[in-house]
Amino acid sequence: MAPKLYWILASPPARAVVFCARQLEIELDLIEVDILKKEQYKPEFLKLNPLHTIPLLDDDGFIVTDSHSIMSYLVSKYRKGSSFYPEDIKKRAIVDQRLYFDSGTLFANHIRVCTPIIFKGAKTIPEDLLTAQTEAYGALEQFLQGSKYVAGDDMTIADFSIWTTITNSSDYLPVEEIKYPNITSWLKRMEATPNNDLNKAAAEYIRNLFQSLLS
Ligand SMILES: N[C@@H](CCC(=O)N[C@@H](CS)C(=O)NCC(=O)O)C(=O)O
Repeated sequence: MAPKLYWILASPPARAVVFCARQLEIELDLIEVDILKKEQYKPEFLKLNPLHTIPLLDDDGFIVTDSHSIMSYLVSKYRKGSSFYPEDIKKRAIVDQRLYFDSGTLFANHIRVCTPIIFKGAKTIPEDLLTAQTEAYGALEQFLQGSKYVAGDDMTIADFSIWTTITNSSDYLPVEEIKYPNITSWLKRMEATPNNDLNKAAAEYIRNLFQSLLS
């Protein structure tokens, strides 16, 4: 039985897990949770994840939440030895650092921008959040100096996390090529992958949602 993934296309962390599974040909049974309709607060979902977030993986009753943990679990269980989550401890430490960078900084800034707009009717983005996200872009630009991907010259699960977060956040903070040449080149590499169609569809949905909510 394929593991079940509770997800929605618009969510960067949920999309990252789906991209990881598609790239590594791991079959998932996708179940949509419409967070705009607050379906994540249904008692049966809260029982699985008291933090009421997607993505959530149910692998034959074994529950994993948080996209970064889900991807490392999926690769370790179904594609052990894959360079997408390397076993070499130094390479893995760099991948983990980039995953934590997404979780604790890049996506954390992004969700602080989105939550008030999507759920609380805010019409503006506080300047300090834009400054924080600009600083995070600067760090990413530096991580990519001399590297094809965010954790070195191989694509890893960290690329899925950071790609999907940047895709959503570039709506209010575009990646300008002149300021971020390394991020721009890396984005082109990610856009050449088979996941780009789905990522583009998500980007368009998010753009329209943001435009309608901010107008
Ligand atoms: N660190 C988590 C973040 C997950 C997260 O914040 N997901 C958002 C969607 S992008 C969500 O489910 N929000 C609904 C809620 O907080 O009620 C991960 O990587 O999975």
